[in-house]
Amino acid sequence: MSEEFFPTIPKIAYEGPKSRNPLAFKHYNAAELVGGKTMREHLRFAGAYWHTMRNGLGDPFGGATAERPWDDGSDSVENAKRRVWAMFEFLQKCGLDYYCFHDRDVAPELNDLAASNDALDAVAEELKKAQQATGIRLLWGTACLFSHKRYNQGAATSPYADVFAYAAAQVKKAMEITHRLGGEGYVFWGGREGYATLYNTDIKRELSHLAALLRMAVAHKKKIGFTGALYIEPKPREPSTHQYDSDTATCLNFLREHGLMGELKLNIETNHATLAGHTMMHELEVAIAANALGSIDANRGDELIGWDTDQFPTDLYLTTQIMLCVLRMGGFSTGGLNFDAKCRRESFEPEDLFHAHIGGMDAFARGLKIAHAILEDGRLEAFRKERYESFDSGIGAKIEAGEVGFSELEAYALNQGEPLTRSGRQEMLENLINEFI
Ligand code: XLS
Ligand code: NI
Ligand code: NI
Repeated sequence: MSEEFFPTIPKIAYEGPKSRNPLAFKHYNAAELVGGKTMREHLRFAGAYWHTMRNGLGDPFGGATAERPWDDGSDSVENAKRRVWAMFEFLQKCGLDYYCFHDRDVAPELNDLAASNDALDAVAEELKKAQQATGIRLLWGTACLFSHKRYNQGAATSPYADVFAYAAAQVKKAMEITHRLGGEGYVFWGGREGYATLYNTDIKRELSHLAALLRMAVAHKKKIGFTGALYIEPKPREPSTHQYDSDTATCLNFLREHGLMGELKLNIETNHATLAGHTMMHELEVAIAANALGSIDANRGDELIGWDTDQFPTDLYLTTQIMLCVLRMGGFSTGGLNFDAKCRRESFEPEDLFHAHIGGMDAFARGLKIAHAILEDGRLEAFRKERYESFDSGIGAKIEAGEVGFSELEAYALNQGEPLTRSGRQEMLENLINEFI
């Protein structure tokens, strides 16, 4: 890296909670051990290419504001290659060990598929050099199947077979590039896999097409020897009125119905959870219960604005809840915490990218330490376990083992009288969590 893209920003260092330096970590200390693993091993932070390098920060009422001096705004491969080094300088200075991209974030979409593929190959070589120079790795890749006009009515769920074919070709290439770069995962986010109106939509047919594309992806993964994980990313709407991958439970049902359970896991995003009317913890717990939590898109929404605002996570309750789930699961394997988040439109200077990520990383470092302390303390886990103890022996154990049916339970209930219950102690447990925050 000869040219410097963020000349006024040093490598962000850990300075501890007393530091007043805004360009320092107060809590994220990569090498610090938390329960036998370093923070960087637990958290596996990734930067998102699309937000960091490609998002001009426009909103529905106004255009781009972001100042990105290294970017000449052209669709040239040269510009794309220069951007690679800007991204990697950013990742390195911020201490982000991973990155994620869409094919069209890193390389331009040109006049035809062959030309776009060539451009992607050329930029992938540059990415490979940057990975080798920095040790930064690819958490996951994906294909952008929602921006181009051809995908106006979906990609795999488009009513046009030629569009399906184009999408399949694009996914094939993006998977191969992800594999070439040693990616640990590959994401399917169905940006326009849904509908705008049911008057023109055959849901059954569209869902079977979506499943067909995913089956082809599973087959191609095996064919090329890609050992990373495949993930579906749920989101209920936006840009479609209704997206088929609405939430975790819907995705799990879809995978089961089409025989894909076990082949794909989920990449769960906070702002998508809240758009679906769930908490992030709900989405994570539902996925974990099905052994299907793969990775996390770390961000948050805004309580007052109704859309996917993709803000950086700073809420300690949120990061604590997420890390409680991740630790209970036993940690990430192929997944990590990808900051699928962007600065506010008002925060248009390059320096803001650093403040944003530092805040997100510090918030997760605290969430990790707090969640670890809660688990070590053991009272929360003990309460939860004890709450179900009537299923550990006696009639409960027989129910769980499938040894009794209605007749036995009727006889038992007739003999037992009115069942006793105990308080759920929600307030006490909320107070317990606050002891640690
Ligand atoms: C958009 C999604 C997208 C995916 C990757 O809302 O979060 O950024 O993570 O296609
Ligand atoms: Ni996302
Ligand atoms: Ni999103």
